[in-house]
Parts: sequence; structure tokens; C-alpha cells
Amino acid sequence: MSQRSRFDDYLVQQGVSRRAFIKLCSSLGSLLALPAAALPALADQLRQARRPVVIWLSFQECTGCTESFTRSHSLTLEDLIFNYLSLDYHHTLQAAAGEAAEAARRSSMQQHYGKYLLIVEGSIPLGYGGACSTIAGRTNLDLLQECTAGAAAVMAIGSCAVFSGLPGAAPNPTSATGVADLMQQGLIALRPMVNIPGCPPLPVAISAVLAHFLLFDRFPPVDELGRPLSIYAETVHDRCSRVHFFEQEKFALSFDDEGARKGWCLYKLGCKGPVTHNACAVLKWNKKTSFPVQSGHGCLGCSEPGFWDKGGFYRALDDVASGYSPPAIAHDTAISEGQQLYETNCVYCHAANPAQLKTPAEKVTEVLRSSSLRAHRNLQFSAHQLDALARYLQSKK
Ligand code: FSX
Ligand code: SF4
Ligand code: F3S
Repeated sequence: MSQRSRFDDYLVQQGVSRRAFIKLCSSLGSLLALPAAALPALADQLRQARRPVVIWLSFQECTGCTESFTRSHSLTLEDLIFNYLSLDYHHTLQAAAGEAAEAARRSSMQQHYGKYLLIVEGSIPLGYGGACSTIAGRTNLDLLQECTAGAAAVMAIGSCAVFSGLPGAAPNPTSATGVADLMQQGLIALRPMVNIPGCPPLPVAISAVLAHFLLFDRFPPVDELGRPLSIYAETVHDRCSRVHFFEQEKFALSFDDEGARKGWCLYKLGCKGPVTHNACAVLKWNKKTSFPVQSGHGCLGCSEPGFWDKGGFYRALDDVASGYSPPAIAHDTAISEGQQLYETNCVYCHAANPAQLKTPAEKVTEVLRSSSLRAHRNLQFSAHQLDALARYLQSKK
């Protein structure tokens, strides 16, 4: 398949019908906070997407993130999107080794300079001059600097790449650092970036963000830690099936007591669900079979900053003091909110790229307020939402 062929060609090759593809995309709408009615149109738009070139770097990590994304048992949207990427460099999956692998990376980066998507898993060690982890004789930081410079956008996958994760646990012997932190320190080039934490992240979270990138050529709206709002806005606790026991103060006090047998809340056994932003309770793992709390173990808080040092596995939240403050990603929350409003309401009739709108950004809210168009009348934006929408549209001019 040519580098820039369409997703559609690949689906035909795989024998996936339009109907089957829409079904596979069924979780995509809710993951991206898009209206269900728009799904067939979005699936068709996704079929037209061009094949993205990806450089995938793995630093200090356990390869769990790649495993999570690639180990599905039946055909899923994750498989399809993953296999469709033009994965020009990936330590774990590429057949090439040594000089040949490095030559392939350089050649792909040259050919697609400024256009490829850079995916990073693992943290970057800054201690000992970077000697704790090297690839082809170069430090992780050196390689990341080179690859970020030519990237269109950067996706940090897994809590190690996002917040430094397990390698960064106290006493952080290698001075492990996350990608956003390096960007904020000016050690790598500033590029649009998204954080997908979790140890590992939910595979469907990775594929949803990739699908969004294929659809709109940018990442979905994010929170102040750069995590997609549609996946990380709520906590595990918000959607946990044991939450009514929490409210009734019915807690298991050991893993084999009567409370545990009755499925009571695991808060006193160290569950970090109340402070952990992730969609595990809804999306679940292993073909939606279960998630940690459903299986009888508390949430470890694996998608939060400094999760290893925030009470480990079994200390109850009441006893845990957090001394870790993560680097925020510089962005404007009003713009993120405006982007979400645009993508959930406007893109079905107007251009996916708001820079192509015919009405000037400063006139859009006026038009929306006074419009007699039926489609516009159905939109009930508050003054605050109109303001956020205007901010977003102006930022795209
Ligand atoms: Fe870290 Fe991922 Fe945990 Fe492992 O690449 S987020 S240790 S699942 O592998 O980086
Ligand atoms: Fe919340 Fe954890 Fe209890 Fe579930 S088990 S209700 S996530 S504290
Ligand atoms: Fe991680 Fe907690 Fe989900 S430990 S996998 S965020 S339930």
C-alpha cells in the first residue's frame, strides 16, 4: 500500500464492509464526545483519511503500552487503525535492526519533515548525562530532540512518557522526565501535543485520539494536563459500580472479609479511584471484560501524575499526602471548550478545519444569535459557550 493511500483502500483489502466499520466505530462517538447520530458520517470521513506517517520512540518503559495497543483478540478499531499507520520506525515491532533501522528512520523523517506524527512511550532520563538509556549510541534526549524538530505533532503514550511514571518513582535515580516537561523546559521543540496516560493506557483511548487526528488533523480538546477531556474528564470513582457502597460507607477492610465477598467499596484497601481520571470503569479492559476494581483490587491511580509515590498499592487515600505537582501543558481552557463545541455541533455542516469557514470568526457568534436557520435554532449555546466558541475560531484564523 502506498504511503498516502486512503484508509478506505485498506478496509476494502481487509474485507471490512461499511456497515461493519460503522459498528466497529460505535464506541468512537462517545469517546470523542461526538453525537451518535453523526457516526455514519464520521465513519465515512474516516474512511477517506490519508495514511499518516508515524515515528514511534520507546524510552524508559516496559513495552506495556505497545502490548496494550497491539494485543486485541478479535478485529477492533484499534487493530485497524494500528495496522493502517505507516509505522516507519518502532523499536519493538520493526524488522530492521542496527544501522538499517536508523537509516530507515532518518530517511522517513527527511521525506516527511514537518508532517509525521511522533509517538513517544517511556520517560527520558536526564541524569548521568543521559547514559542510563541510549539507542544507537545516542541518549534518549538527543534522539527525541531530533525527532520532535521535524514532527507535525507529538503524542505521549503511557504514564512514563506523560509524567515520568514508574522510572520516575522516588528517588528517581535516572532523573526520568516526561515529554511535556521537556517541552516546557525548552529542551525539545514546541509542537502540538496530547497526553494519554495510564500504565498502560486503555487501547481504545489511543485509537480514539488517533482517529480524531486522522479525521480533523489535530488532537481532541484536553484538560490542563493535556489529557483528552472526553476520556479523562471523569474519575474512575465517578463511574464505579461500587460507588453506592462508598456512599453507604460500606467498606471492605481486608481482601477476604465479608465486605470484600459482598463487593463493597475498596477505598480503605487503598483504592485511588476518587482521584484518578480515566475511563476504565466504562470502557474496561480485555474486550470489555473487567477493570481492576471490578476484579476485586483497588485502582492504583496509574493514569495520574506520580502514581507510584502516591500511596503505592494499599495505603488509603486518607493517609496519603501528595508532594508531586505535575507540569501543566500551556493551553487555554476556553479554546479547548470552544473546540469541543465546534466538533460536536458544527463539523457536520461546516469545514472540519474552522480556518476554512466563510464567515469571519468575529461574526460567528452574532450570526448564531440572530440566525433563522433551523440547524442553528436547535443549538442552545449559553453566553459562556458562545464566548468559548469565538475564542477557538479566532485562534484558528
Ligand atoms: Fe510506562 Fe509504557 Fe507503564 Fe509500561 O510504554 S506507562 S511502565 S505499561 O510500557 O511506558
Ligand atoms: Fe470509588 Fe474505589 Fe470505592 Fe469504586 S472501589 S467506589 S472507585 S473508592
Ligand atoms: Fe489504572 Fe485505575 Fe484504570 S489502576 S487501569 S486507572 S482502574
